[in-house]
Amino acid sequence: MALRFCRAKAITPSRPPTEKCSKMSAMTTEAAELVVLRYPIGAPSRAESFTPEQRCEAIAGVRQLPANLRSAVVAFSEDQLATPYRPGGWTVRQLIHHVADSHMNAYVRVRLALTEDWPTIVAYEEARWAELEDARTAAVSTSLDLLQALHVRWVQLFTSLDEPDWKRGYTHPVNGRQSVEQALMLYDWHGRHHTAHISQLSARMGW
Ligand code: NI
Repeated sequence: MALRFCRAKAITPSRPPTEKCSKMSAMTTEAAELVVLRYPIGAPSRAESFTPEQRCEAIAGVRQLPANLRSAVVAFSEDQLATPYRPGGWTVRQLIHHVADSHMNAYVRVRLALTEDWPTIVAYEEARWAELEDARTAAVSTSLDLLQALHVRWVQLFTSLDEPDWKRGYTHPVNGRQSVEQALMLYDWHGRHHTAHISQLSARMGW
């Protein structure tokens, strides 16, 4: 069933975290800056369930991610793509390949959840994936093109779901049970999270 909210709802830009961490005041400035570098839009929601409006907003974010990511790096040189997004972090190139790797895994997990009864999915070592030769060297256009096509399929799948579908899910061997709607919210956040890493780097470097 197509959700009519999807067409009416405007895309909301990335939201800054609204809750202040009580531990923040005790942190050194350097540690607090590192948190901002790592989590520029805050942490993902841990809610158990979501409204149709929240889901539609997230679907809009999933739809928009490939274009947002592409425009974030469209003018980047090879040197800029080889720059870590934060000290000790992945390069921009690794980061883009990571988003493609992550979302391919997530797309498969959602399809498994919709076709099996709470399957236990296979976790993957994302840090090791990011160190494989192709993840360190391949042209970013390969993963940007891949994400563009993948997200068309993913959005078409998400917009076809009815209420019981959103409550299906999978079991992650480490993180436990995750419903399809929780996966949607997590991966909308994940796309915006990594896009913010790149725009934050650009702003910091004056690019
Ligand atoms: Ni990630």
